[in-house]
Amino acid sequence: MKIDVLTLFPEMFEGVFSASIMKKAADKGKATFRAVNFRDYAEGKHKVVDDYPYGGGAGMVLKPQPLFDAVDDLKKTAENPRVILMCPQGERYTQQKAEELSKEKHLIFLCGHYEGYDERVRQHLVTDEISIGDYVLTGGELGAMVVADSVVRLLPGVLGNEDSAVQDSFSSGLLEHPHYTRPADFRGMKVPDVLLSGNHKHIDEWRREESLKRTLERRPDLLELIELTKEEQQQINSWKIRK
Ligand code: JFH
Repeated sequence: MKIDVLTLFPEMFEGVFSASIMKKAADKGKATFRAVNFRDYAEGKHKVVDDYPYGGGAGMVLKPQPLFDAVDDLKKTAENPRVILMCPQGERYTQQKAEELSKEKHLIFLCGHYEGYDERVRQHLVTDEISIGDYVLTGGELGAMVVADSVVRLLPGVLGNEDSAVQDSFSSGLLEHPHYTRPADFRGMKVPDVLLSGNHKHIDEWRREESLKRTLERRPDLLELIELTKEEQQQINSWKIRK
């Protein structure tokens, strides 16, 4: 997968692209990363990338020309990229979207900073508008890093998972059960007996129940989205009543 980012602050990406899993993905040839300053595509001596909004008002708007020219240039080296605009008004980012994007060959992220985008960028250049959450950042860069990171770890061979079937078990739609490692007693804090029992049927049942409990407690909205057995639904209802 080819990942290109258009930004006024390419140096923000140096650390993320050159450490940990992203670095590993690049070293293994599973992904290439490039952060390009779209100011380099701006016309005129002063390389201006923004201008006043038509109709007046506060703040500046990013001019369409540098972004269109930069994307045109990046498209020369690939076929049919997804052109992703990072913005507060975009569709809320989810694991499902990460899985969708991980099937692409080429992603181009557009990251503004300080200001908004000319509407013609949205309408004629961009294929996807993404928001990473309901809070306001100073620019799109951190969002692009979040999306790139979550997509790269899904690429076959990056985490050692050559086949994509491995992923299904990672996305049960529930929060994870608690994990423990040695020692069985740490400063008097004990590991639950069931995990030391060697009974894998009991362990699986305990983990499923802990996942359900934790999801009910912290993210009840997730329970609406998944299929539960009749027994699990009853169990959840009894927990709700007991509270
Ligand atoms: C970005 C920015 C303020 C206008 C009410 C809410 C927003 C933009 C480029 C993504 C997520 C972003 C994000 C992404 C790209 C840019 C700053 C400040 C407003 C009106 C718009 C510039 C922010 N998920 N959060 N933030 N900004 N207000």
